Amino acid sequence: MTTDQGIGIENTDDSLRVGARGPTLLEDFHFREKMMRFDHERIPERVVHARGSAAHGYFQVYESMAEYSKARFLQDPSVKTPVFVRFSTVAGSRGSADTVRDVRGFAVKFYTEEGNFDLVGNNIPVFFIQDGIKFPDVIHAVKPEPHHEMPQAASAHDSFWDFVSLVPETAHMVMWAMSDRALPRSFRMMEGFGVHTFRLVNAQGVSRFVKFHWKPLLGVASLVWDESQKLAGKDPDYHRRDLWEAIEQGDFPEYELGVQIIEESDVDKLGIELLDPTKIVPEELVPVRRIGKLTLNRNPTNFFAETEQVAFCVANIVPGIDFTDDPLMQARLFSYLDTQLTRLGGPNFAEIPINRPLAPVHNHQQDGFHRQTINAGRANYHPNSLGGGCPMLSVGNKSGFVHHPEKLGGQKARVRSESFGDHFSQATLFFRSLSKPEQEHLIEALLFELGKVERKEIRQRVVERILANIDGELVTRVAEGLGLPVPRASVTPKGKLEKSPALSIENLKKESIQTRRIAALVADGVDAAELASVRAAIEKMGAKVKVIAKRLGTVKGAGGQPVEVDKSAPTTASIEYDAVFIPGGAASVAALKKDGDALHFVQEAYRHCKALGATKEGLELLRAAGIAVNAPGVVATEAGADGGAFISTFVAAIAKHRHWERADKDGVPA
Ligand code: HDE
Repeated sequence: MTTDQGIGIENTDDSLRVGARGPTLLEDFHFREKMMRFDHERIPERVVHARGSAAHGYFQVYESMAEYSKARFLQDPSVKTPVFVRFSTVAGSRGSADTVRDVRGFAVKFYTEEGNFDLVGNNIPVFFIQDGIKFPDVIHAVKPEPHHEMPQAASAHDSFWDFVSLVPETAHMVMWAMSDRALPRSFRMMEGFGVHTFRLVNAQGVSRFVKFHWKPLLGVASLVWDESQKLAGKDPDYHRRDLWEAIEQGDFPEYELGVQIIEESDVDKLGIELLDPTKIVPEELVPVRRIGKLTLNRNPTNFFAETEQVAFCVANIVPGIDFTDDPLMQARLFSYLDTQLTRLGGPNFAEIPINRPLAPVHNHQQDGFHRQTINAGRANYHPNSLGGGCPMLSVGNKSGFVHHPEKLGGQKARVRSESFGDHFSQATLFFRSLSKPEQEHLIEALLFELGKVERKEIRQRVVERILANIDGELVTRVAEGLGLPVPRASVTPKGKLEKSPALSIENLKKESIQTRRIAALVADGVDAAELASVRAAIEKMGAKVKVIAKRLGTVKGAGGQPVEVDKSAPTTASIEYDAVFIPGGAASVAALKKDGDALHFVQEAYRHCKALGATKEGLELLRAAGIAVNAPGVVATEAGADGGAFISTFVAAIAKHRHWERADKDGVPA
């Protein structure tokens, strides 16, 4: 151990003092340095997206994209481009819970040979507002209210809904934010979107519009609201832990990069304003082509140095990709660089290791707080002869960034194009594309959120001015649920599609149980052989089984053999698992039936529509919990698992993720 000056430290537990009980000496340079460093450990948190979790990995393109883009990292399938990816919530502060209802950030820094490209996206493909000048307004409205700093990490309060009710362009994004998309099961199971329309530019200078997508290879899955709220208390780090553990266990999260490419000449035919970030281009109109894969395979070494200090910026771009005139994107080009000046304490944040490009940096930038580079020589200006003209412009080798020479003309004015005027048709498309259970969840979310709004006139305005323009059933159910008069719906869907199946999570599931967590409830007397065989079969398919008993240590199997316990009941809960298995064993099940925690565990899992499996006496625990053994997603067999269809049926039930069709779930308490 040394001081910051490299001087060896022989004792760091006692300060330097006069006599064993006397005062501390100012001379104690080690104490002063240690305390000074501690006193200054905090930096301002991000003004939005403060809570995040990140991982390292790499990106590989499947085949050369030279036809569309000259970006070097999109040319050669054998090249692995290093990446750093940070996932985040938006509204909560750094210490808030992971599972709140919120948009998730999905920011990717590609360290390409040509410099850093940052694709700073979200898990929702649209945004609340159309022009970045309104960003401070929407964020002030959604963040805790200024007089009492409440609520934390939540949108269910007056100022947010006041803003929504007065700004109809929020309608589409509000539908997404109230849907299951805002409650991801895991960062590994959510989509990502670049949101804005970008350009791809090839070596011939031909530009095409592009929308970027990230498609998780594990499919898309969400939590339910009750579960999310409980998780926020039981494990506020639920998503962070999930990401960390998956990578530690070698279950590397993977996402395919998708592109929707639109020829400039096809824009009119498409009939969608591509510069309006409250609009998607439905995948049914322009298919998403999957062009490469992102793999996250290494956890950060130090949270602060990497996850906290990473500085993403929409303006970090490489030749072959370019911006558009989307007014939200244009504002972002300024904001990120600007906010990082304060957050990272000066203009040299690109020199922090996590932000450094792998590409060499040569320019005349100099000085400023925390400068690391030692510029050599006399010539710190361009053009110069004293430095031999160095650094040379990137002209000869064609690697210099040349902005796409878009032709522009017009009058200077504060205006919004009429083509940005349709606020509701895609909100309608989104709602109508959801499955019935997803629609139910969305309606329940609105009843929760608006139910928390104190001012009646705000609730009423949201219903009358926003929801009534989206869908008749939606507005009726929400108005009735809030005890408000039902306004007349006035819905005029304009798009080419009635529905876009790609918008429904139900269509984005993967028939796999890879990386799912299954709880096995046991007590002394458990049928250990049965547990072991079911566990082996399930784990062979990539899921993880955790054995849960009242206490840590071991329980006695029916034949006397010890069974290792992974988690003690007080330290865990059903909400941390995707499914539950109850093996037989008369004494084990008899004990569980008398155990309130065990009954609650299965009832709660049932209510959250998770798969439940039981063999032999295990069925008795379900019955004691008031659960019908033939309910959807309940896989129960009086016989053992061996030789029967139990395993395959149980695995299929887990792969479905949730069994929304359980009509009687309200009859089971939790
Ligand atoms: Fe951001 N956003 N944003 N944003 N954003 C920030 O930059 C901003 C928007 C997104 O993990 C800030 O370094 C404006 C859309 C992510 O470090 C800030 C506007 C999308 C992250 C900022 C938007 C995003 C941020 C705060 C509207 C999805 C976290 C700290 C014009 C495409 C990145 C920081 C990370 C962070 C500004 C809208 C994604 C203040 C002005 C749309 C994922 O600069």
